[in-house]
Amino acid sequence: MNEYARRTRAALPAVGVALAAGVAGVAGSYAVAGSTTGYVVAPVESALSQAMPGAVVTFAITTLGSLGQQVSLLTATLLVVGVVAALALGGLLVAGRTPPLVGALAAGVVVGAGAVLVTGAPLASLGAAVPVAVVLGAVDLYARYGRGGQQRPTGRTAGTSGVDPDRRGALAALAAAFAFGALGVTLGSRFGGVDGAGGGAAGPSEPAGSADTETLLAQASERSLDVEGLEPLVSDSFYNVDINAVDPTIDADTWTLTFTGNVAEEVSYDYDDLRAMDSSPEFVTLRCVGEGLNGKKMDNALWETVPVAPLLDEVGVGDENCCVMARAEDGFYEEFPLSALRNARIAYAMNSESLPRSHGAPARLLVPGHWGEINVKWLTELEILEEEATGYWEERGWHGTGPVNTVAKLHVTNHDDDGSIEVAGHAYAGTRGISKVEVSTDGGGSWSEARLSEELPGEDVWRQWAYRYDPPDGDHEVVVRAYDGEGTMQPEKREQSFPSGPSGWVTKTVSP
Ligand SMILES: Nc1nc2c(c(=O)[nH]1)N[C@H]1C(S)=C(S)[C@@H](COP(=O)(O)O)O[C@H]1N2
Ligand SMILES: [Mo]
Repeated sequence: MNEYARRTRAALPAVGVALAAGVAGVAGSYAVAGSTTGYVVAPVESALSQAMPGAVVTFAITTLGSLGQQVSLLTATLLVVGVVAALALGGLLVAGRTPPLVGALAAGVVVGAGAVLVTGAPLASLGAAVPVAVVLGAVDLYARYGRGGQQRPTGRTAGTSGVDPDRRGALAALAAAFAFGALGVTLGSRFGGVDGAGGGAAGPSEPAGSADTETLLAQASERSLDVEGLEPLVSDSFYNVDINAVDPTIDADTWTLTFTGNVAEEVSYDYDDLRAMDSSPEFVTLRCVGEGLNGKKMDNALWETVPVAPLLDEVGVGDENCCVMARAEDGFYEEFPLSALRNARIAYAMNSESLPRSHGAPARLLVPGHWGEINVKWLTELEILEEEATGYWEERGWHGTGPVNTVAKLHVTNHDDDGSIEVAGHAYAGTRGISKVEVSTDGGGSWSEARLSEELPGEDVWRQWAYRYDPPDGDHEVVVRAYDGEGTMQPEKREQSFPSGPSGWVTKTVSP
């Protein structure tokens, strides 16, 4: 074995210990902070995805879907483990030249300070620092006094590490770190969240439902078509699209929404102000511009809403303004025309519960008829502008601030015992509404009208469609197309989602 190989081998246990400390530190942070921005990985993931070139993000969204976010979270996790491990290795080197535990403590302090810098969450940062100090401290003591109680000489020249853990010690540290990691994940997902409200809703827990709300929800379930496997008119599970893997946690008691920019006077409203305003339950459907043509990022809910228009009057917004930049706690920002804001709502409850954290607690914007992206969650600021500006997704090449495209989706194909087939889905055209859905079972040669769910009240609500037919022999092409409330047919021409949203007719090959 040459000298280089010998040195590398001698250093291996130290690297193992450092990695163990890295895993333990990250796990400890998660154990304390849970899935909040206090978790050291969260801000790193956020910075990563914000620094990512638009083309990469678009590729991830349109081909990987939400998997892209898992990849980005994994990358950030490995990165942070690596950085903590490097700091721990530094601690091991220092330990060889200092009295017992000094190197371990130093590494813990540096990791803790770094975590505070990155997260701004002191308590959760202790969660990262303490395990690192403990792992290194244990190894330090073992290396000095273990193996028959003999103190080992310090300042050795062999290897690259100061304190020279043997292979057994390193393996034990790794095993302990992974055990600790598993414990951290369990703790973090159950109880984590010391620096915020944790995984739960950030809003007050009392349900926001009124008699009105219950009536409307009952109406939605009555009007939902009785087709097996078809999502009801109020979605069972509402999709999520977020720029960060970890959502912000906002305390409703300290939340404010501020009107800034070209206003007569800057005005802030807090959560109590919002709750004291006249509100009403409203059905509003959202659809993401980045979804596939027959994708599942389109859902409907009943929101408790406050209109924005009276606030614009109160604040004093003159006609010289064109636009608004809506900003959010997670660093997201979108710009769109003032005319759309005049018809927007602020929502603080969803399906008779306070707004869930993942949907923007304590308050989000709803802009009827527009692509999901300008329905800004965790809303904190509305900046009134005299000149156009560029939003987060538009900086990355998307054109998603306008009205939605018309679509009829085909999500259900049921074969019945009598040999007939029922196809079904949802149709949506924003504020234009849906007047008709047509189905072809011969690849577009002939068309029949589908039955539609009875309309729900509201200016921006989807409908369901269903169509039963006796299939021909063999595979056949089912095609579906919607007409909006103005009688305009959904365009046939296929467009991918980037940059202006998917378009075209949904087709599916069905076997009898
Ligand atoms: N603050 C903030 N608001 C946001 C987003 C975001 O990442 N951050 N995503 C937008 C996008 S692209 C869509 S499609 C909708 C999705 O809303 P949902 O997650 O409640 O379904 O929120 C929009 N509002
Ligand atoms: Mo979106």
